[in-house]
Order: sequence, then structure tokens, then C-alpha cells
Amino acid sequence: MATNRTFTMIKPDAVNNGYIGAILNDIVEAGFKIVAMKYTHLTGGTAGAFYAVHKERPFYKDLVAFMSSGPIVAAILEKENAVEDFRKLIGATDPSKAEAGTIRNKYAKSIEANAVHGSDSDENAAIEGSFFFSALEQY
Ligand code: YYY
Ligand code: MG
Repeated sequence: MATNRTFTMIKPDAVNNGYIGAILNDIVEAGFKIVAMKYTHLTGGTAGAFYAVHKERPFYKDLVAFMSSGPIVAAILEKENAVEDFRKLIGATDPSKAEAGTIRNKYAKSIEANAVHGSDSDENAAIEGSFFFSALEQY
């Protein structure tokens, strides 16, 4: 059922600001079912591997440092049209450009510390979910 699933992280800024509960509430109220979830902490190595696709981008080093700066919540979410609907729910990468009511608009302060991750394709949703969860954990 990979096509109906997406992967998210609540990033260190949002965890640190006490927004785990509010963000999970928005996610569930938008119709997503939480299929798998864990509270964890990326290292420089694991954050670097997760964002390897951005390796050549100027923001990569800072992004990896930020993503390994504190705990995160990683989760697999299920809903019809999950990837696209979740990108709509979180809003633009830059929170100052994110539509009112979106998660990044409500809980994020900067383009780097933008509260949440959302997969950009079904293929990446499956890859990213499997980065954090074993097959047995993705029931
Ligand atoms: O998918 P999304 O998270 O909305 O943006 P990406 O272009 O995939 O970038 C991943 C991540 O990198 C973004 O959430 C914040 C950070 N970033 C940044 O710090 N500065 C940029 N100019 C672009 C992205
Ligand atoms: Mg992305």
C-alpha cells in the first residue's frame, strides 16, 4: 500500500518548541492514520545519509547539523493521496511563503528550521519510511 503512504519527521525545532502534540493533532485531524512512529535522535552520519540527495546544495552542511541538533519524531502516515495531501498540509519549504493554516505557517520560523519533513514522491516515501522502520514495524 506504498502509494497511500507518506513519511514525515517532526524536526528538532518543533520538538524543542513543544509542538509534537499540536502537529500530531493537525495530522490526525487532516485524515492521516499513523502507521508507525518513533521518537529518536539523528546523528551527523544518519542525518547526512537521509539528506544525501541534497549533498551538493549550499545548505546541506547546516541542514545536517540542524537535523542532528536534537530529538525528532519520525512517522509513516496513511491516507488516500498521502504524499500530495501531506505536502499541502505542511505548506511551502519557506514558512514565510507557506499558506495560512499549514503546519509550517503555524509552527516554523525559518527555511532551515521548518518544523516538519514530508516526502515528495511515493518512491521516496517508501525509501524514507524504510530508513527509520523495519518491514515488521510498517504493518
Ligand atoms: O521538501 P522540503 O523539505 O520542502 O524542501 P527541500 O527542497 O527538499 O529541502 C530539504 C530541507 O532543506 C528543507 O526542509 C529545509 C532545508 N533547506 C534549507 O535549509 N535552505 C534552502 N534554501 C532549502 C532547503
Ligand atoms: Mg524535500
